[in-house]
Amino acid sequence: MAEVTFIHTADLHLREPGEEPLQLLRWLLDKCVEHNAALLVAGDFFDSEEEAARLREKVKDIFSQVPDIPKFVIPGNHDTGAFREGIDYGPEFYALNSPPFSLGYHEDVVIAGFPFVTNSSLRAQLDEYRAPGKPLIAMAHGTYFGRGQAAFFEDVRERGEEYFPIYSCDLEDIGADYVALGHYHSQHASFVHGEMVICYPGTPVALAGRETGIRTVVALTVDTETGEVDIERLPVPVGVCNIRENIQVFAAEEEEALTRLEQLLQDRQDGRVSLTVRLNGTIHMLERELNDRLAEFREEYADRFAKLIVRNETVSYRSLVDERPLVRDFMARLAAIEDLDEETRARALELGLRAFEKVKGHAR
Ligand SMILES: [Mn+2]
Repeated sequence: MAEVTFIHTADLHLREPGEEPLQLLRWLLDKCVEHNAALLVAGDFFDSEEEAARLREKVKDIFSQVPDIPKFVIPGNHDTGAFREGIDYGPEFYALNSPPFSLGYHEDVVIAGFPFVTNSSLRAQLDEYRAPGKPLIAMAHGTYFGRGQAAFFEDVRERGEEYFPIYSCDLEDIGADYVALGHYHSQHASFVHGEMVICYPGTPVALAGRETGIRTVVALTVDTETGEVDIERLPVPVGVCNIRENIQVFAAEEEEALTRLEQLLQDRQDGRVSLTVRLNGTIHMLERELNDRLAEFREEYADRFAKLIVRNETVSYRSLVDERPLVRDFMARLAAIEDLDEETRARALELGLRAFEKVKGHAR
C-alpha cells in the first residue's frame, strides 16, 4: 500500500506587519517535514498583490529552508497576480496559475489547480478539461453550492466577495479523489460526495470575529492504489481563536447558571482564546446584582484569555414573579417537567413570563 501525504490549507491572507504570518508559515512547513507531506494552498496565500510584493523575499527565504518539500499554490481572489511567471519563491514551488487549469505532480498523485478568475466559475474552466489520470486532487478557490450547504454562500456574502461558484456536478466531472477548496473562512468543513472527499480547511489563523472555533489545517493521505483518502485536522498553535458560548439562565436558578459560567471559564482558559459568553434567558435576581457578579468573573478571569467578553442579555421578571403566585406556580411546574432540555425549558419560561406580563393588571 502506497500512501502520499499532503497538508492542505487556504486563506492565510499573509500581510505585513508582524511576526505572526511568518511564524504560521514556518509551522506549516515544519508539519510538512514531520509528515513527509507536500503543501497545498488553495488560494489567498497573500492578502493582496501589494502584500505579496512586500513579503516575497521573506516567504522565499522560509520556503528555501525546506527545498525538498513540494509546495502547490493556486491564486485566490485576493492574490490573483501574485504568482505571475518568473516570480521566484524558491525550489519545489509550483504556482498552478494558468487558467483554465494547471497540472502539478507529486509522487503518483496528480494535482489539478483551477486558479481563481474574476467573474468566472469552475464550470467555465472545464471546457477543455479531460481527467488527467488518477489518483487526483483538485484545488479551487470559490463557493461550494450544494443542498444543505448554505454556510459557504453566507460566509462569502457577508464578506461581500466574489463567489466563483462551484457546483457538485462540476466536481463530479473533474472526478477527483480529494477536492482542496479555499475561500470559506469560518471553520473547517469536510464532507463526502460520491467517491470524493471535499474540504474547506477554514482560515488557519482567525482574521475576523466570525471565524470561530479552534483553527486547523488538514493532513490528508491518498492511497495511490485505491484512491482512498484519509483526513486529519492539525490544530494551529499560532494566533488567536474566537470561541463563542451561550448560557441559558432560568429565573430563580441564576446560581446554577453562574456555576456553569465559572466552569466554562475554567475549562476554556487559554491565553490564545478570545472568548465571548452571552447569558440569555430570564432572571429573578436584580439585574444590577447579576452584573456585579459578572464583573467579578471578568476581573478574575480576564488575564487568562486573549480577550474575555461576558454579556448579560437576560430579561428580569423580578416584580412579576414576586407579585403573582400564579407565575411562581407556573415556574415550579415547568421546573418539574422531566426530560425537557434546558434551552427549551428556558425558552418556554421566557414566553410564559412574557405572556404573564402582558396580562398584568387584568384579573388575577
Ligand atoms: Mn478568498
